[in-house]
Amino acid sequence: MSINYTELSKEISYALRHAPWEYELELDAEGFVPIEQLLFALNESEKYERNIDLTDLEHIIKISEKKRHEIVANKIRALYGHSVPQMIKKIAGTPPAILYHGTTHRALKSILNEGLKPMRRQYVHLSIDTDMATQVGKRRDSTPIILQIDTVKAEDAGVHFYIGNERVWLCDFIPADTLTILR
Ligand code: HQG
Repeated sequence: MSINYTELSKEISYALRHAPWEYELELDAEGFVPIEQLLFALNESEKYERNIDLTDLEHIIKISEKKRHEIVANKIRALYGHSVPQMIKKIAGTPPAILYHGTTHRALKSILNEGLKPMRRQYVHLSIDTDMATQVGKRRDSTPIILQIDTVKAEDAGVHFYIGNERVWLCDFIPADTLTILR
């Protein structure tokens, strides 16, 4: 039997985004933990067929269509999605003039009233293209609403943008008057 990499990836996301303390891990300012500590915690439960090693972590990053995790030297982190109380420091940047956000029909009215809020996470998550936004929105709605964000107007209104990965941008908030419904 081989390792269930989807299950492993989800567990790593859970540990690094939401509940590091359940794994006796402490995230540094940028969300990194020592790989050795993560491996120790994952293997302690003995829930996988065999011990997880560095090659497995590298494999998950390689096969995933979303770049969720990153290994730098002897540390690993989640690149976005955090809900831990300690604010994870992200690098600020200037995004493309237009970004997208896929969401549900249910959330639309409230979003158009109050703007995009981080809800349970630390940042609002935005996509660089409509394909990605559709994929994000489909998690919760089979025909997601795709919102288009004027990032220049948002920056003028004081919004700061941060780099998640090559396809995901983060920010604290998106004012309603910088949003339009694409479809
Ligand atoms: C909505 C996944 C009502 C927002 C994805 C979204 C992404 C509002 C939900 C990443 C609102 C929050 C993040 C408002 C925002 N009123 N609803 N004012 N403002 N919302 O999961 O962006 O596969 O926290 O539209 O692919 O869906 O896990 O955010 O529907 O990249 O790697 O509140 O997580 O990546 O949901 O997803 P989320 P998200 P992974």
